[in-house]
Parts: sequence; structure tokens; C-alpha cells
Amino acid sequence: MSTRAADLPVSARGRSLGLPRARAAEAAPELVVVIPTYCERANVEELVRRLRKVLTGLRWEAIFVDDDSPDGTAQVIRGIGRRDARVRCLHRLGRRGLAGACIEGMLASCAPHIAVMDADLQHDETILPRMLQYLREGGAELVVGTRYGGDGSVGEWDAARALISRRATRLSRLVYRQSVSDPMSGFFMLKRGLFEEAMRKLSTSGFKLLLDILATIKRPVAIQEVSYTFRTRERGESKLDSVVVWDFAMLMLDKLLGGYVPMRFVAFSLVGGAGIAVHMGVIALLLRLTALAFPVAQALAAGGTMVFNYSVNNVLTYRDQRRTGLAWLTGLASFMGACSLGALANVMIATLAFDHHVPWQLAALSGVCVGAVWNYAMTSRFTWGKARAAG
Ligand SMILES: Nc1nc2c(ncn2[C@@H]2O[C@H](COP(=O)(O)OP(=O)(O)OP(=O)(O)O)[C@@H](O)[C@H]2O)c(=O)[nH]1
Ligand SMILES: [Mg+2]
Repeated sequence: MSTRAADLPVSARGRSLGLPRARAAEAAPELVVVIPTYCERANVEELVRRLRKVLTGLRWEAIFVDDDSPDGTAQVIRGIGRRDARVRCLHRLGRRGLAGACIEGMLASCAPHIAVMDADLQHDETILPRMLQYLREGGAELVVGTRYGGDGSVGEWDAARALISRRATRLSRLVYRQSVSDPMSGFFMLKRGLFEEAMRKLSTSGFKLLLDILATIKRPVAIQEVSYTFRTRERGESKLDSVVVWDFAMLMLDKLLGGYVPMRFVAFSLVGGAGIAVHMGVIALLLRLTALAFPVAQALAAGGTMVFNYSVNNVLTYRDQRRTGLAWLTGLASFMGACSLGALANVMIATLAFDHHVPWQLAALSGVCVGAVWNYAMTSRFTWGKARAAG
């Protein structure tokens, strides 16, 4: 009687098919280094080389979380992973965002200690063993790589960036109680239990994951700081832009409001508020500079305002799901469709209220509120929603 492959133990099955023998199960890593990447092709090989060196003797793994970088970063990481199973690539499609990438990387590992660091070699990897030591034996739950404490420094930053960072660091104290010199650090290590306490309340958009964790955990946390000098980026381009200021403001607002109001709705409403100013400006210009009748000027201003609101929301409110190219145009069409219905709902509700003797200010406001909620609900579903990402 012949033996079927399915009847054999797994390793023997492989051999009967001429496959190499599988390795026995290995102990799980005690440390995961989560590294978000966007267009870091030129840096990942060198970073892994440095990690191998400084983490010698430890059980570690590196999870790179790549947001489908057009420069092929994910392929390079997978190439390294084929030679070294400690290196993995979490490749995300249709999404962007540093904090969300880090959170997914943390969730993809079972290691009890989690480090987060940038891929661009600006973080000093040589302090990783000391950070781990504090978690393992020093009683710390969180270790922060600091540029502002001890011998730490921001390296060669220009005066403007250093000033903005210092101001933001000071301002951020409004939302957390712990004692930390560098709450905006992108280089830190924490125990999995601490991450799990915070993870469901963290914002997936934005840059400042550590600040979010500090503001989310209300109890005192055992924190240790290790100073380092922030290096200058040698290869690849910075993704830091002025939008980071908006992200910071939104995170602060979210924490100050206690996390009860969806931040996307707040951002959407703020953009809508700016849209009113744009509408008034356009209509004033048209009436002053052209001979257009008021209804035509009003219609043109309304159209222009919708394009303004869509464009700004696409860059700020929905940065992580930003539409580009042809998708930008189809998104505009769906946004205008949804907002036109919203305007109709606005007028109908306001008229109904007015007819029932509600003072005109209140009637108008109720129309605006209903229209805003409608616009937000419809466009979050149909213009930027998950259905589009999947489709
Ligand atoms: N997955 C993912 N990673 C990102 C994204 N944006 C930035 N990163 C990565 O996050 C890390 C920090 O981004 P940087 O652009 O270097 O920001 P920075 O270090 O604060 O600024 P610089 O000093 O100017 O480099 C790098 O490893 C980037 O590749 C993103 O949208 N998704
Ligand atoms: Mg950097």
C-alpha cells in the first residue's frame, strides 16, 4: 500500500515532495521594532544591518509598515525578509498615515516589548538595548528616546523648526500629566500591556503617536528617558510638511474634548466654516467686478465653495484616504452631488422651522446643522469611504 503525503508528519511530507526540511518552531521574539516607511528604499538595508549589529544576542523582529511606497520600498523589505525571517513587511494599500501604520505594526506582532523608530536612520539605534533593559529590569513601562533631556539634541535642525518643535512640546503639556521631556518623540519603546490599554482610543491619523498614548492613559505611567542626538537625514525625502501642524492641532483638540466628538467631523465643520468665508468673498468679488445677476453670482460662488471644501477636506480631513488623479474628479462629482442634497435638506428644515414660528436665527442654524451632518455622513461614506478603497 502506498503512503499518501497527507498521512505523513509535516517534515516527512516535505521530504517526500523533495522540499527542504522545515525548521523546528522557534521561541517568539521578545522585542519588535516597528518601522513605518514611505519611500525609504535607500535606507532600509542599512537600518536592518544596524539593527542586527546592536540587537545581537536578543530575540527580536522588525516589522516595516509600508503604505505602498511608489519607490518600491516594500519589495526591498520583502527581499531582506527572504534572507532573514526576523524582517517582515506589512504592506498597506489605499491608506496613508504614520500613527495608523505604527499601530498596525504593533498589532501584527506578539512580542511583549514594542519599539517604534523611523526608517531614515535619524534615530540612534544604539540606545535600543538600554531602552529594552529599562523595560525588562528597570520597572519602566515606557522608555522615550529624548532629544530634549540629558545629553540629547535635535542635531542640525534650523532655528525655525527647532522653535516650532519647542513651542509644540510646551503646548502639548495641556493634554497629558506625565513627566516627559520629549512627548513628540517618534522613538520610544513600551510594554505591550501599556499599548493595549490605550490602543482602542488612539487616533490613526497624524504623526504624534507617543503624545496620543501619553494623553490617553490617565493613570501615572512609569517612564524612563534615554537621550540621543537626532541625526540628519542622508537619503530619501522628508515627509514632514505644514499639514503636520494641522494634525497636531486636531490631536490636541481631540484630547481636550475628551475624545467624544469624532475629529473628522470637527475638521469637516472647520473646513465648512472657512468655506462660508470663501463663498462671501467670491460673491462680493463677482458682484463688484462683473455685471452678473445675483442668482448667477450666488450659484457660481456656491460651486466654487464646494470645490474649495472638497479640495481642502481631501488634503486635511481625509489625508489618509486622499484622492488623486482621475479619482480626484470622480470624488468631486460625488461630493457636489451629496452637498447639493445637503443644501436642499438645509433649506427644507430651516423653512419648516421658520413656518412653525421658530425665530429666523434659530431656524437658519438648525438648517445649517442638519446640512452639515448630512454632508459629512454622505461624503464620508461615498466620497472617501472604505467602500471606495475596497472597490
Ligand atoms: N507607513 C507610513 N510611513 C510614513 C508615512 N509618512 C512618513 N512615514 C515614515 O515615518 C518616518 C518619519 O517620517 P519623516 O518624513 O522622516 O519625518 P521626520 O523624521 O519627522 O522629519 P525629517 O527630520 O524631515 O525627516 C519615516 O520612516 C517615514 O518613511 C506614512 O504616511 N505612512
Ligand atoms: Mg525623518
